[in-house]
Amino acid sequence: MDYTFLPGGGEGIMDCLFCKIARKEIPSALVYEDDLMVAFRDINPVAPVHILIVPKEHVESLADLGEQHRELAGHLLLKAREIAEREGISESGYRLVSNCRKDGGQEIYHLHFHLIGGKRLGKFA
Ligand code: DGP
Repeated sequence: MDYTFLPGGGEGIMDCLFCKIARKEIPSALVYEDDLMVAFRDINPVAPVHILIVPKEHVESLADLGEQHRELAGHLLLKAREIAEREGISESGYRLVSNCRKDGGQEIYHLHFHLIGGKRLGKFA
Protein backbone atom coordinates (compact mmCIF):
# COMPACT_ATOMS: atom_id res chain seq x y z
CA MET A 1 0.00 0.00 0.00
CA ASP A 2 1.22 3.50 -0.83
CA TYR A 3 1.08 5.76 2.21
CA THR A 4 2.74 8.76 0.59
CA PHE A 5 -0.63 10.47 0.03
CA LEU A 6 -1.04 10.89 3.77
CA PRO A 7 -0.56 14.37 5.27
CA GLY A 8 2.32 15.23 7.61
CA GLY A 9 5.15 15.24 5.10
CA GLY A 10 4.29 11.81 3.79
CA GLU A 11 4.56 10.24 7.24
CA GLY A 12 1.81 7.72 7.74
CA ILE A 13 0.97 4.77 9.89
CA MET A 14 3.98 2.73 8.77
CA ASP A 15 6.64 5.13 10.01
CA CYS A 16 4.82 7.13 12.70
CA LEU A 17 6.64 6.79 16.04
CA PHE A 18 3.48 6.38 18.13
CA CYS A 19 2.03 3.86 15.65
CA LYS A 20 5.25 1.87 16.06
CA ILE A 21 4.97 2.06 19.86
CA ALA A 22 1.31 0.98 19.65
CA ARG A 23 2.35 -1.98 17.45
CA LYS A 24 5.18 -2.81 19.96
CA GLU A 25 7.84 -2.32 17.28
CA ILE A 26 9.45 0.24 19.60
CA PRO A 27 9.51 -0.50 23.34
CA SER A 28 7.79 1.75 25.85
CA ALA A 29 6.81 1.71 29.51
CA LEU A 30 3.24 0.68 28.84
CA VAL A 31 0.73 1.36 31.61
CA TYR A 32 -2.50 0.45 29.82
CA GLU A 33 -3.71 -1.08 26.55
CA ASP A 34 -7.01 -2.05 24.97
CA ASP A 35 -8.40 -2.38 21.43
CA LEU A 36 -8.62 1.38 20.93
CA MET A 37 -5.61 2.86 22.70
CA VAL A 38 -2.33 2.55 24.52
CA ALA A 39 -0.97 4.58 27.42
CA PHE A 40 2.76 4.71 28.15
CA ARG A 41 5.19 6.86 30.13
CA ASP A 42 6.66 9.88 28.37
CA ILE A 43 10.36 9.43 27.64
CA ASN A 44 10.99 12.99 28.82
CA PRO A 45 8.77 13.43 31.90
CA VAL A 46 8.04 16.93 33.19
CA ALA A 47 6.47 15.66 36.42
CA PRO A 48 6.52 12.49 38.58
CA VAL A 49 3.57 11.19 36.56
CA HIS A 50 3.71 11.91 32.83
CA ILE A 51 1.77 9.44 30.71
CA LEU A 52 0.80 9.69 27.04
CA ILE A 53 -2.74 8.60 26.15
CA VAL A 54 -2.63 7.50 22.51
CA PRO A 55 -5.30 6.09 20.17
CA LYS A 56 -4.21 3.11 18.04
CA GLU A 57 -5.82 4.74 15.02
CA HIS A 58 -3.49 7.18 13.30
CA VAL A 59 -5.27 10.50 13.79
CA GLU A 60 -2.75 13.33 13.41
CA SER A 61 -4.02 15.81 15.98
CA LEU A 62 -7.03 17.07 17.92
CA ALA A 63 -7.81 19.24 14.90
CA ASP A 64 -8.15 16.11 12.76
CA LEU A 65 -10.76 14.41 14.94
CA GLY A 66 -14.05 13.94 13.13
CA GLU A 67 -17.59 12.96 13.97
CA GLN A 68 -16.56 9.33 13.39
CA HIS A 69 -14.21 9.62 16.37
CA ARG A 70 -16.89 10.59 18.90
CA GLU A 71 -16.74 7.25 20.73
CA LEU A 72 -12.93 7.08 20.57
CA ALA A 73 -12.58 10.61 21.97
CA GLY A 74 -14.87 9.80 24.90
CA HIS A 75 -12.99 6.58 25.52
CA LEU A 76 -9.62 8.35 25.68
CA LEU A 77 -10.93 10.89 28.20
CA LEU A 78 -12.55 8.35 30.47
CA LYS A 79 -9.48 6.10 30.39
CA ALA A 80 -7.28 9.11 31.23
CA ARG A 81 -9.42 9.61 34.32
CA GLU A 82 -9.11 5.91 35.26
CA ILE A 83 -5.35 5.91 34.76
CA ALA A 84 -5.04 9.04 36.91
CA GLU A 85 -6.93 7.24 39.67
CA ARG A 86 -4.67 4.20 39.32
CA GLU A 87 -1.56 6.41 39.44
CA GLY A 88 -2.80 7.94 42.70
CA ILE A 89 -3.04 11.54 41.44
CA SER A 90 -6.80 11.86 41.29
CA GLU A 91 -7.27 13.40 44.73
CA SER A 92 -4.47 15.95 44.43
CA GLY A 93 -5.29 16.69 40.79
CA TYR A 94 -3.56 16.65 37.44
CA ARG A 95 -3.53 18.13 33.96
CA LEU A 96 -4.65 16.53 30.69
CA VAL A 97 -3.38 18.41 27.67
CA SER A 98 -3.08 17.86 23.94
CA ASN A 99 -0.64 20.02 22.02
CA CYS A 100 -2.22 20.73 18.63
CA ARG A 101 -0.19 21.52 15.52
CA LYS A 102 2.57 24.12 15.20
CA ASP A 103 1.41 26.89 17.55
CA GLY A 104 0.32 24.30 20.11
CA GLY A 105 3.88 22.93 20.18
CA GLN A 106 2.99 19.50 18.82
CA GLU A 107 6.09 17.45 17.96
CA ILE A 108 4.63 14.03 17.25
CA TYR A 109 1.85 14.19 14.68
CA HIS A 110 -0.20 11.35 16.12
CA LEU A 111 -2.95 12.51 18.49
CA HIS A 112 -2.07 12.14 22.16
CA PHE A 113 -3.01 13.53 25.54
CA HIS A 114 -0.37 14.22 28.17
CA LEU A 115 -1.54 13.12 31.63
CA ILE A 116 0.68 15.09 34.01
CA GLY A 117 0.65 15.15 37.79
CA GLY A 118 2.31 14.22 41.04
CA LYS A 119 3.43 17.78 41.77
CA ARG A 120 1.96 21.28 41.82
CA LEU A 121 1.95 22.45 38.21
CA GLY A 122 2.58 26.01 37.04
CA LYS A 123 0.15 28.01 34.96
CA PHE A 124 0.20 28.05 31.18
CA ALA A 125 2.59 30.12 29.09
P1 DGP B 1 4.14 16.66 21.81
O1 DGP B 1 5.17 17.74 21.88
O2 DGP B 1 2.84 17.08 22.46
O3 DGP B 1 3.97 16.13 20.40
O4 DGP B 1 4.65 15.48 22.72
C1 DGP B 1 5.47 14.45 22.29
C2 DGP B 1 5.95 13.74 23.51
O5 DGP B 1 6.39 12.45 23.12
C3 DGP B 1 7.12 14.41 24.23
O6 DGP B 1 6.72 14.79 25.54
C4 DGP B 1 8.21 13.35 24.29
C5 DGP B 1 7.47 12.08 23.95
N1 DGP B 1 8.26 11.12 23.19
C6 DGP B 1 8.94 11.37 22.04
N2 DGP B 1 9.53 10.24 21.61
C7 DGP B 1 9.19 9.26 22.50
C8 DGP B 1 9.51 7.87 22.57
O7 DGP B 1 10.20 7.29 21.74
N3 DGP B 1 8.99 7.19 23.63
C9 DGP B 1 8.21 7.80 24.58
N4 DGP B 1 7.75 7.04 25.58
N5 DGP B 1 7.89 9.10 24.53
C10 DGP B 1 8.38 9.81 23.50
